[in-house]
Amino acid sequence: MSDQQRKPNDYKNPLKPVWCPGCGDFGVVAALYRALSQLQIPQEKIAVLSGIGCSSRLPGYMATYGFNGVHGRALPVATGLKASRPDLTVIVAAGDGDGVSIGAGHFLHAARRNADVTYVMMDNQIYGLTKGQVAPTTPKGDKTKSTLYGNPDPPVDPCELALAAGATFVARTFSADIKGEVDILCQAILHKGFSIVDIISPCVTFRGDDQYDFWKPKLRPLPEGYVPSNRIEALRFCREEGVLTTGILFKEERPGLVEQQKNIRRSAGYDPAAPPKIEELVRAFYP
Ligand SMILES: Cc1ncc(C[n+]2csc(CCOP(=O)(O)OP(=O)(O)O)c2C)c(N)n1
Ligand code: SF4
Ligand SMILES: [Mg+2]
Repeated sequence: MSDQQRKPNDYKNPLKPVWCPGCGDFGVVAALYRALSQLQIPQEKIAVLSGIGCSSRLPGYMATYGFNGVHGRALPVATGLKASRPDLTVIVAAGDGDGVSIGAGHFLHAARRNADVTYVMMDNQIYGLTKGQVAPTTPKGDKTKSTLYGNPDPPVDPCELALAAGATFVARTFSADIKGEVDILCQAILHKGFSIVDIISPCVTFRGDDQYDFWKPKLRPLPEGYVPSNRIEALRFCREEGVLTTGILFKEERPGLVEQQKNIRRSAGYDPAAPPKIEELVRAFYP
């Protein structure tokens, strides 16, 4: 396929999504098709990986390589894939439960190690697939299927967590704002290192069918002229009461995992043109 021919629909799998009508995840996958088409990345050079959740169905709707793993564990697989195939664009589709609850450890360490993957978090502040239990992102006081008297715990902000862990690209957007999403996804994919895009993606079934009206007044773009180069300043925008700031909160250049590994190989005298034979390596350990 020649370069100019990749249209958004060329990234689309014929499988029909099983998401509920009105689910925010439709907006996320549509924005991803457009972003990949805008970047003209060949389908065979892309891998989309996920764990478990409504959001984690996303790789099934892509005409790219895909992998649907276990709950919260997509990042280690993605990191390994990127390390062995640095030529691939590696994207992880995750839920807020998947990434901030059971997979939180992987999230922190992928951010800290600056693994060269794009982490697309479809954040509906609930466990959607398992029918509406409280998530670590659910606001304090909210009634869910598992917090009938109101959630007693304060929520975690995925952007704040990523910033604290050392992520080098941190952004937030809204699933219904396709234009904003495409722009941020393109920049996140092009970023060398770990990029997270926290996409507020309404669950209309378990968070209420007024989700879009609920979110719109709360989402506030970063101020005009904001320069996303100060981690502390970015953290301040995560701490605003009653507001969710959208846009690229933070961005910095730091050697990614793939580059670091190259440096280590170089220091160890590894020559990719003449890799050591496996027998020699075994003999080095078991003479
Ligand atoms: C090890 C393990 N624990 C629990 C589950 C049950 N489970 C499946 S999806 C899910 C949460 C999904 O929430 P989230 O990641 O936010 O995705 P969403 O469905 O909201 O998109 C849970 C608890 C599981 N599949 N595997
Ligand atoms: S349950 Fe919620 S998150 Fe899952 S498909 Fe339906 S609307 Fe989307
Ligand atoms: Mg969720």
